[in-house]
Amino acid sequence: MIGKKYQTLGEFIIENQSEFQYSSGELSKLINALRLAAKAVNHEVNKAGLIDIIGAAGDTNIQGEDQQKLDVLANDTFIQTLKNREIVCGIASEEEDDFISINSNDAKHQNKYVVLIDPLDGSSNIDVNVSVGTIFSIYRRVTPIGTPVTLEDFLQPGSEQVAAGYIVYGTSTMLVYTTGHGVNGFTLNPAIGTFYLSHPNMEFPETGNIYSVNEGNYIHFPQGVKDYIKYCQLEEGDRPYTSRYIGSLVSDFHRNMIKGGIYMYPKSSKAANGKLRLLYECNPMAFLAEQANGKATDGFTRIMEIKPTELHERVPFFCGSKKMVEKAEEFMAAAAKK
Ligand code: P6P
Repeated sequence: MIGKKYQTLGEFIIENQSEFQYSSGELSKLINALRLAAKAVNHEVNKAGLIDIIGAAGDTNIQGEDQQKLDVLANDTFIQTLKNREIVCGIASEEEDDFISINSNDAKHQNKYVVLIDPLDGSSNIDVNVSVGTIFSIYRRVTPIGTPVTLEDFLQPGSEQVAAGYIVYGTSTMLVYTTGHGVNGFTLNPAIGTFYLSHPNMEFPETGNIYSVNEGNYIHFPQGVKDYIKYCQLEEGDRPYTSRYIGSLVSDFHRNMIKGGIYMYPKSSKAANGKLRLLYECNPMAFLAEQANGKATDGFTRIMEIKPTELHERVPFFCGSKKMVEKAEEFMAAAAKK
């Protein structure tokens, strides 16, 4: 993807339209719709402390987690924005028990893309004013165009993604995405509501000195993970590494991509497959990681090769600078042999 410094997201999409797979303009419209929804959610996230929107909405989602009002608002905003534009044939969301089929009898709206989203990841951080994010993943449907989507359209391996990205609502709001031609980051100027290309061709440093994991779960981790964490803490060579864990995947990923680092959410005796969701957290972040010369596995297998079996399935997740992920895999493999 080519991009001129400070080009707007809209100009970037037009300039690179020809590089989008099956460039019929639909994917551009889809990215533009996500951009609009991101601005609307950003507005709400930024004022969350000011109005009584904080606090559980009283409902719980399929994850059994209290739904923060902003979770509900972000979910509704992204879904409605995509529905209104009639540019997708199906949507799956962390906040929805089942996928949403968007049927159109109108011949000109025989759409071919499905979108999977985590509308507000890290939402438990909202009440304490810590960064949160939206994660999205886009596929071409595999069932015939013009028919209602089926679960099969959503249970595709991550390697089939057409595009993926995140919005991080942090000290500044950024939209970072890939269509398979590298990773580009756009920063929002809230005064005029325009995203500018601020981070062209983002790449993970091959190695780094930051490790991100919830060490409160240490005693529950597999031996290989414990061994790797101790390796990170050992006074030797370029170590000890720095431990940085925000509790918001998008923020930890974003920092590690810029500075170099590894993010881990392993399985444990408390969570047999870890906590993160394959379809709308791990796969999109894995696509971004690989496009940024990083790596993403479940400790043994490339994330994007895993064949999903359920909409909300969880997988262990190791993602970041290639050499750091490979070192963690070495410890996992060695422990597995014992
Ligand atoms: P824990 C947020 O709920 C999330 O899905 C990720 O964004 C974050 O990295 C992780 O879970 C935090 O989980 O168990 O460490 O609080």
